[in-house]
Amino acid sequence: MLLLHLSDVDEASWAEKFRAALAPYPVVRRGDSYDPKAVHYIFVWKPKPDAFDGLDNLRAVLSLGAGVDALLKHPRLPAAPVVRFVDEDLSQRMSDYVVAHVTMHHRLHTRFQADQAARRWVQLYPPAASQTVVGIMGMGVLGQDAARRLLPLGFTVRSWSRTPKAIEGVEGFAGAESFDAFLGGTDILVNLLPLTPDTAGILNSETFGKLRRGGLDGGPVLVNPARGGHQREADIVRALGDGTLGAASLDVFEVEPLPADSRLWDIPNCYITPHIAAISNEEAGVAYYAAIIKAHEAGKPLINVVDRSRGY
Ligand code: NDP
Ligand code: OXD
Repeated sequence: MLLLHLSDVDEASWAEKFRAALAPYPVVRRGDSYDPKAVHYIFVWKPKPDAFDGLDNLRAVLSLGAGVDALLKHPRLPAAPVVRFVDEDLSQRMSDYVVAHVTMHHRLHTRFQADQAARRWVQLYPPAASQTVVGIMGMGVLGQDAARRLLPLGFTVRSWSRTPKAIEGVEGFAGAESFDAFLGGTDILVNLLPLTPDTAGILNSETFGKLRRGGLDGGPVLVNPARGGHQREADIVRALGDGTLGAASLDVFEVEPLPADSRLWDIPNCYITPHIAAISNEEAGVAYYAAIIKAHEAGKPLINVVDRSRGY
């Protein structure tokens, strides 16, 4: 049996699609009557504290999200394997966000917006894409997809990951010891790391101060669609004010929804979106997890299982 336990999304709609995809395999929701011991899979998003109570026969916890940082902190998360969402549709949506914001900053949008507001005609030419270095932090599923889509646009792409990566056309940096070298040649910093104890707060004043200067008019740029826990928002406010950063695109925040009194709302070179960079699409999510459940019930191993000791 599959149990759905979803908050902040349309659980009824997901359930209907799961029932259609898995029939005759039973699919239930929290309000339904069912035997908790018959639940072998639970599909979760923002699970409540009692979400896993009584589920003694779980074979897997299935995460609606690609990021599992919050789920792994659930105080009563059972020992069953946690499977995360890895999907082409999600990757495409994230890359859409990354490409849109990288391109916008490369073409000096903030500068020309200010010129327009001041009715000022100054022919400042943006650099060629090849002269702009996009540094991607996190070279996993989403980082690699973003790199794959930025390269044909002509950008110079470098990456930073925990373990070395050999990706054609991308200069790879790995490990804490190469972080400064990675930052030192980066004009647009794109964060696609998972949130773990090692990466929490990594987007801070010290990091911003190490980015390359002189590449983009106005200063280097931060693009963060990963997690709010990566960023120190007071440092971002300061860096945008004193020119350490020329602009920032933020999709995620330390506290979500972003509080109405956050200073970030009022900064013209800070581009805010409300955690919408890449939604887990219902059709894609149901197809993905229905296939996983069927394969696992047929004796095949689970895929995309989270390594709990690494935190991602
Ligand atoms: P992956 O697990 O596939 O990739 C993670 C990458 O980060 C890997 O390359 C990994 O290195 C690297 N990494 C992890 N820890 C470190 C570290 N300490 N130092 C350097 N590199 C490190 O994740 P995804 O690409 O699928 O997703 C990334 C994140 O995007 C998610 O965790 C989630 O938080 C966020 N997200 C946000 C969404 C939104 O709408 N805003 C939507 C979906 C995801 P290595 O390869 O060596 O293991
Ligand atoms: C995710 C998200 O992790 O939407 O999938 O943030």
